[in-house]
Amino acid sequence: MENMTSNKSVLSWINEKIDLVKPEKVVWIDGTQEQIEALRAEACSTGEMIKLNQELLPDCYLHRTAVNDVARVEGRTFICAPTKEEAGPTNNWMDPAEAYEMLYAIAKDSYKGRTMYVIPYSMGPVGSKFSKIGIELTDSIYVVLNMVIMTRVGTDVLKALGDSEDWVRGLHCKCDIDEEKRYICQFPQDNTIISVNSGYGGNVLLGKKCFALRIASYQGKNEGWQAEHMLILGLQKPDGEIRYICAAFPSACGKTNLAMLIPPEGYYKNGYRVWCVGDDISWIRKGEDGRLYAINPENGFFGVAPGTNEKSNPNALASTRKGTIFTNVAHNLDDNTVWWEGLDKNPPANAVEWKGNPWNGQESEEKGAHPNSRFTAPAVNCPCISSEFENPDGVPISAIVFGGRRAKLAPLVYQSRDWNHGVFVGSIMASETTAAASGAVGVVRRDPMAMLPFCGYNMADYWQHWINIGAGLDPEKAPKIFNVNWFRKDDEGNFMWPGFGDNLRVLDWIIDRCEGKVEADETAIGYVPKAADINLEGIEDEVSDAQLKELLSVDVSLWKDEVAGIEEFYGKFDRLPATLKAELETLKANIK
Ligand code: GTP
Ligand code: SPV
Ligand code: MN
Repeated sequence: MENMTSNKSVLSWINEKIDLVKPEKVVWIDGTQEQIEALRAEACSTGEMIKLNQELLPDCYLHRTAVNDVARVEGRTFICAPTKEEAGPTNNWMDPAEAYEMLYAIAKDSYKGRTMYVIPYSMGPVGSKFSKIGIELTDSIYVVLNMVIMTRVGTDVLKALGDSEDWVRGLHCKCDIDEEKRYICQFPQDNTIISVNSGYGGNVLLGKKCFALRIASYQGKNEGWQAEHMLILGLQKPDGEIRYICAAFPSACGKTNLAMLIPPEGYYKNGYRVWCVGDDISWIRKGEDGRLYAINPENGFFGVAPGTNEKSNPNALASTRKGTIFTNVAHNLDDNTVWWEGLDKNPPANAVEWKGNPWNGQESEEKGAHPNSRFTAPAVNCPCISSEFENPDGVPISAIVFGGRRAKLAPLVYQSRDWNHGVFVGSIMASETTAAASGAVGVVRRDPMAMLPFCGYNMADYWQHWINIGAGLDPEKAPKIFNVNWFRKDDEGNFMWPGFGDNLRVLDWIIDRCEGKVEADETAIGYVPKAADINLEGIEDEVSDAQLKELLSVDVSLWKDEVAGIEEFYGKFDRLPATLKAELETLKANIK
């Protein structure tokens, strides 16, 4: 096959990698329908993918990963900066020279008898000033077909790149999917990613977490912008105007759900709408008018399947009805469709579960779908996709929202006093772990800005970068910063807030605060809503006045314990910004 570019830096890098992995042939991905169809057919012929019912789910496919390869592996993810200090205390670090040597030994000859696919892709609309280009080499058709959905792939990407050397190098080798030799390595100084021995999403779709967060966060620090683990939504109010909100929640903590929210009935009737710009990643930079603007660098959704249903997230479900790849869900053999826990109350009786074993959905203790099973769906499928999705200039941000899963402590919502206090609020985020990464689930851990697994450099420098960004903004134009918690539980372990569509009630308060339309109570941790300002119309049966009060309460004795935890966490950082140290002192004084 002919090369799709004459860019010397691209060709020489690819040739080096061909010498290393020794593919039988090389195929450049141009993203044409014809090529995609041929790859789908080939993947089905080898069993790598299963073609689903084309009447009910046109152009949809099912894939099962290896049983030992179902989530991101944070323990095997490395930031290979020149020094350990540059990676910081929250990242695994490996010396770049040692890492290359080890990875090349694993990758050597690993494409023998296989095809190398060359995927040129753009993160962000091709040609936008926000956008960045990457090239991923992979020996997996599954990766190619996912990247075609998740990013902009094809010849126009290489045209936009021209002769530039500014592109991110990505090498993925499936090898033997050996857990012991699985490594996800980022080399921020070299714009390079190497991923070996995995076939799972976040480990191998290199445009996503590896590039758009780990490498891009480092690029952003050097170039004066930000790469964040944030959804972007547009909230349309009855006046027809749309305000944009970016929100950072850790993995499997509700970004996709919030980004596609359908307002409660009363709000909907009054003209409230939510438009989805992005569900996972934001690239943010200052616009000419002095406000912050965000784009979603992705082109699709790699969403959590379990729990997605007609009630919880009809827009996500609708997005998966065509052109979607399902990974590790149950296969309904009766009608050749898919099923997962929480889709409906009728598990298929004649099915295959995510590991590939027969499953009747009734008697088994086993789940049909893995808790981190996913759908890869084109963004254009989403009924509430924003008209600004392709806008190369992004959307202006009114509010930044942090949040996590906290059964106790964190109130439903509170607002920071100013930008720097908001950075502090983001830096002390903590959340219960989920199935999105391998390891224990439900353990509270610090996850600053939901970036703990994704920050490509020293987290203390990342916080300083946040402070610097704020210092460059007119406070009047800077987004206001909030924290939310949809996951507070009562003593019986029940969620105290209905969540999902009803989260709009909180977003509405947030926008009112941004526009100075509503008062708030100042507490030790920031501004908390007056109970009367959270509209409970339609959910009075679910949330009593007493319960709302409890949801909005700030328990000073619990915050004292929290401060001890924050101090311990901050103690890891030699380069902790003085601003954050001062914010912590303020919090301590406030809860005395
Ligand atoms: P990643 O794709 O891993 O980054 O996850 P995400 O942040 O997009 O999370 P997602 O929206 O997929 O939600 C993950 C899980 O949280 C699903 O099981 C949802 O059902 C559940 N969830 C989302 N929003 C809410 C909410 O408001 N309340 C409750 N109780 N659960 C929610
Ligand atoms: C996450 O874990 O935050 C995800 C899924 O969005 S993955 O692409 O696997 O990282
Ligand atoms: Mn995510």
